[in-house]
Amino acid sequence: MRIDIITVLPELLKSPFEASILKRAIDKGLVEVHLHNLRDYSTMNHKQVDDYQFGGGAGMVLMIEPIHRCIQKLQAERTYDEIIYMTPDGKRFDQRDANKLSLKGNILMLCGHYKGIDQRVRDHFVTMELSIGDYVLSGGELAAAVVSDAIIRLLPGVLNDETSALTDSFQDDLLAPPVYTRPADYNGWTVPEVLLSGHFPKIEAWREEQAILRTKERRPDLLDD
Ligand code: 6GU
Repeated sequence: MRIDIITVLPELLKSPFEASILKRAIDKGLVEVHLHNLRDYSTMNHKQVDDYQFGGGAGMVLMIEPIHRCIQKLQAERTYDEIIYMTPDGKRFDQRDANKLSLKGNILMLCGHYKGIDQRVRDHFVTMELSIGDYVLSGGELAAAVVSDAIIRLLPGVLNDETSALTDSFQDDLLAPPVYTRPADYNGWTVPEVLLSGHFPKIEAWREEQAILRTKERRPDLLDD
């Protein structure tokens, strides 16, 4: 898989891909992540990429021209399965979206800034619009990092048995059950006996029960369907 990200703040997006699981996935050649600085595609003085909005009103808008030039350059090199605009008014990203996107070959993400981007970019280039939740971020960069992480960890070979995605919260519409590690008794705070029993069917039944209890208590909306 290959992920291209167009942004006015590439520095903000670097570090998530330079540590831990995402770095390992890139080093292993399981995914390529390429950041593109929108300013490099400006043809204007001072590499300007934004302008005042027609009709007046506060806030700058990213212009169509540099975005179009960047998209055209990238599309000349490969075809994209999705061109995703990261925006708080997009579809709320969930695990199902992550699962679907992890099956794609090439994804292009576009990070909004200021008041957003010229609507014509959305009308003519964008194939999907995603938000990561009902709050407003300064730009789409952190959201693009979140979506990339959720996708990349699902790629075959990225996780091992210890970090398997199969037992994640949401993968079966349930939250994950509680987990414990040594010591079995810390200051008199003990670990549930069943986990020390070595009886795997019982342990699995306990985990399932705990997952359902936790979901009922914290996220009853997940049990609705
Ligand atoms: Cl994708 N962008 C911005 N700017 N804010 C957000 C978001 C995206 N998702 C939630 N809030």
